[in-house]
Amino acid sequence: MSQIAEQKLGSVQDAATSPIAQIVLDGLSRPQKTLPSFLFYDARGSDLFEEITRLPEYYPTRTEAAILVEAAPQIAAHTPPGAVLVEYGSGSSRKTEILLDALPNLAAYAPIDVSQSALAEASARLGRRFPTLRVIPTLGDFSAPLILPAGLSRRPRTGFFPGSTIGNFAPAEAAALLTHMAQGLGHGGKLIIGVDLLKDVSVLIPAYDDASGVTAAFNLNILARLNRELGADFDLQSFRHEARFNAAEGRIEMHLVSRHRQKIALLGCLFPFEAGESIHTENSYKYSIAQFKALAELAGWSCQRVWTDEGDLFSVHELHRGV
Ligand code: AVJ
Repeated sequence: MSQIAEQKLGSVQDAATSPIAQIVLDGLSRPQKTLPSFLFYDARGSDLFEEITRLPEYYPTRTEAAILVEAAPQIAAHTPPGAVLVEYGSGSSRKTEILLDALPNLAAYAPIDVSQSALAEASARLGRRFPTLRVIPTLGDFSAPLILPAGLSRRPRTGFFPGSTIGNFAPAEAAALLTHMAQGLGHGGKLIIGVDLLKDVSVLIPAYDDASGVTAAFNLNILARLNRELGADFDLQSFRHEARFNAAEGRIEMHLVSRHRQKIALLGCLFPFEAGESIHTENSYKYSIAQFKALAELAGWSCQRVWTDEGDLFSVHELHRGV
């Protein structure tokens, strides 16, 4: 058998046992078809997301970075020497460098991410840039329990959760995640978290539907991933990207809208689509500062400080456990 044929057979057999198979089947079986947004971040998706962060319309990344530059000295003043900086969903760890520049006395930096490639690249880059920094990468979901090497387990912990990734979770799930982080960061734990702010749709929609189509490619890449990993037969041309503002829920939604009536075969099942029917692929919740404070307090955090930009586009909060 040729190598390509063998690989193909192998991948079809792998498809049914793939860890994402059940999640995808469940999501596509609902009345409103859904796919969880963590599926975006395969190697290609992580690259596309990096491209998004450089788009003129996508304000969060550069706005948050500018806020962090301003806030870093104050954050450093509240971080005890010998602390461990734990980053949840670290991706390329670009913004981390801003904090690491201001925090020379860390015992270690512990990035957690689902993308092996992003984690490896970021660890290598930070290792070069901060040669004395101990980097302890963890491959996985940031909702997994935090396990540090024995020598570090008693160090004070500061969590870093930038990018408004918290916005991907519905408020109840976000509160549960913040509670989980409070537990993982332990007594005296702190959390530096970036939260995107509610604003006019004229700014929000282009940020999620850019003129050059990068966000569309990012959204559609999820279908390419299902084709490759689960042997699905999505025709990427027959779906279009859509960004919607759901005012009642205070969130941007991304959808993949079927351009016509069709059936998609996946893992031995057929999923029918009406023309105009969508797969809901992402929620990005936007908060007012007061709303986010209330949520954090519900999860056992107290808000010590908050920084914003001049345009009130984005916020960075410093949360302390308890108090
Ligand atoms: C990284 C999840 C915060 O919601 O703004 C960017 C992802 N989706 N463009 C966001 C995203 C579409 C991003 N988060």
